[in-house]
Formats: sequence, C-alpha cells, structure tokens
Amino acid sequence: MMFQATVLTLYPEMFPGPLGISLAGRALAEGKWSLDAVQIRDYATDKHRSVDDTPAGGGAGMVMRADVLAAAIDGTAKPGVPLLAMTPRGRPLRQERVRTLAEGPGVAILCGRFEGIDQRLFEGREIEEVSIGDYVLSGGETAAIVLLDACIRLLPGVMGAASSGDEESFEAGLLEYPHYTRPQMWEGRTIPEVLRSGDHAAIKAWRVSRAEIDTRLRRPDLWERHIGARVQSPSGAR
Ligand code: 6GU
Repeated sequence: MMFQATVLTLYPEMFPGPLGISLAGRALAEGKWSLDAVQIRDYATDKHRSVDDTPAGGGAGMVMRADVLAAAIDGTAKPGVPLLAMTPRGRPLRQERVRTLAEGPGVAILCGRFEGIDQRLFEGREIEEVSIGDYVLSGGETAAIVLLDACIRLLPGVMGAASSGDEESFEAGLLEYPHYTRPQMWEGRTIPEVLRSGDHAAIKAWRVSRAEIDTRLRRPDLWERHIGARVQSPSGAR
C-alpha cells in the first residue's frame, strides 16, 4: 500500500538527505512512503569486508563485486518490487518510467560506485540499469535521490492541488510554458498582455504556443518525439 523505497549503498548516511525535507520529507513523516537505506558492506564475507576488487583486464579504479551485491539484493528483495541500478551506462530516465514506478509498490535501487559493477550481476538477475543524464556523477546515490524525488511527488496526497501532474510539461511531451508574477512592471519589463486579459482560451492558446516554440528551439529531441507521437494518435496529425 505505501510506496516502499530500498536503497543499497556504501553511503547509507546520504539518505534521506534532501528527501527528508520539504514535500518528500513531510510525506515520509506522514507514512506516505518508506525508506530503508541498506549498507552493502554488511553483506561482505571476508575479514576485510571488501566490496570491490581490481578490474579484470587491467585499468584504473575498482569494480563492485557481483557476489557481495547479489547477497545484498537477495537479503533485502521484496517480491513484486522492481530492482534498478543507478549507473551512467543505464537507459536514460524519463517521466513515463517515473509515473509507472510511482503507481507501483515501490522500488529497490542499487547505487553504483567506483568504475562500475561486475557485469555478471546483470546477467543472472532482473535489474534495470538507469542513468539520469549524459554526465558522470561520483556515485549513484545522488541519482537515486533524483529518481525517488520524481516518484514521491506523484504519490497520492503528496503534491497539493497545484499541478496534479497531467498538465505538466513532460507529461505532454513538451517543456513547460514560461511563468510570470507581480509586479506587472519590473526592470522596465512587463508581463505579456494576454496573461492579464482574463480570456482563458487565449491564455491557454498562448501557453501551448510558447511550450511548442521553446521545445522546438531548446529540445529538438523532445520536439521530434512529440511530433512523432501525434502522427500515431487516433485523431491523426494536426
Ligand atoms: Cl545513475 N550514476 C552515475 N555515477 N553517474 C551518472 C548517473 C548515474 N546518471 C548520470 N550520470
């Protein structure tokens, strides 16, 4: 019933971190989701409690051991809860996946560290490798926080009436339109007249138009996806 997050990490003290304050923190305190940060090292078996070893074939850095990670996974797995691994080698995270995860029972997240994870771990288990963008973080923990933040705000009763989700940019496949607030004149700049007109249809049309223009200019990748999705829609191309 409640969304259960399990995080497997070498740095459990990084959690809840920012998820302990504001929207997510309030929801955590209210029991709308739960968080279990598991220390991977607790599943090491040798006397030095080692979790990593040198890369086969040579090269820089260290690799996370499959045997230790498997023990951590098998010791904490909950039936029906998807297992994700945060790594820059993963599929890019998108709002559609976030929405589906938030509708489910929760998520278990393995946080990668060092140069990577022994590939054999992924061959014997159902693990979805996920990246949050094309840049390199020092570890998967901050990426896990991003993913959980995106899920938690969608849980029932977490976000207020303000944008219940479906009016949002990425749900529509477009960037959000720009926003304005008072004062009406600031540093010689005014708020677009249509937003003060009280004409709700005109305001809606202006916002859609700006969302489309900005998406085309800033995110041609999203724009292509948006146009492509339209041609497939039952009502046909617009
Ligand atoms: Cl999920 N992990 C790391 N270490 N770096 C990343 C990432 C994840 N996503 C983007 N960069």
